[in-house]
Amino acid sequence: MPAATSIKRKKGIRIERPFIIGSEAWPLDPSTRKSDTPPDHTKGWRIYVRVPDGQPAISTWLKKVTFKIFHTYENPSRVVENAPFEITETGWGGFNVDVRLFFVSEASAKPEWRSHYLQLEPYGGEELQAKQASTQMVRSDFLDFVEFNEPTDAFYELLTGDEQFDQGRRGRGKGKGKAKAAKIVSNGEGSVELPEKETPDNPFARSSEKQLLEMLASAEAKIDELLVEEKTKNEQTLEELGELRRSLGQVEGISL
Ligand code: SLL
Repeated sequence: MPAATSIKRKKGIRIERPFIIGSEAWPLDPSTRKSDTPPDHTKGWRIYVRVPDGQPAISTWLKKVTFKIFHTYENPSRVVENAPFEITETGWGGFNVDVRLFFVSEASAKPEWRSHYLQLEPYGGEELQAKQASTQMVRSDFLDFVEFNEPTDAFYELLTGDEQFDQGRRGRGKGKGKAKAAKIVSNGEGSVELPEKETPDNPFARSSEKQLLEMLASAEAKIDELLVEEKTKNEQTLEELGELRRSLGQVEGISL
């Protein structure tokens, strides 16, 4: 029998990925209304999970999304297996949508839940409502993060490799071209995953990281210096105050 293979993980590394959960709603145009749209439906809407523009392909880490919509809809648990991770529907009222994120198998990570309120009616301040009226679009979206703690070796390769910038490789994604890599948080001195030298495409390199670390170290040294100066001044002031108190005591014959 083959030995059980344990999944190797990158110790002390956490990789964060930003994403957006949002919805858009618009009034249904009577002239383009489909014949099978229920008569009480007044709005078209869409709910989506995507990455902010310029980020690597979402499919690098996200495999599948289920949107659990209001129970009266037909087939209320909608499964989307490829980017763009979104569904489009019609309706008359807003409700909470349960959004379940399933990660790629390399992640060996449990799915995560999020909740998003499907906002159909205009909301917000005067300026926002004016924009919603002029564009005939009510958008409500939020930035969120997933954190992959101690990713598996295979997943780490995906999250730091070049393939994530190739939008076609693992399904379609929004955004284009190369982008800054995901935020990598390491508990070590530097980031082993950065290339040696920066290039026009990638300003993040070990050489620039070293410069930054040096800048931080010298800033810390300066702060220490200022603190010592401040402490000395403080001690002097206290000493002067003590002297004043003593001389006042001598004059008035009391001790303070
Ligand atoms: C609630 N806000 O949470 C209400 C429910 C349901 C909206 C709103 C049509 C659904 C369908 C639709 O827009 N429902 O045709 O099945 O109680």
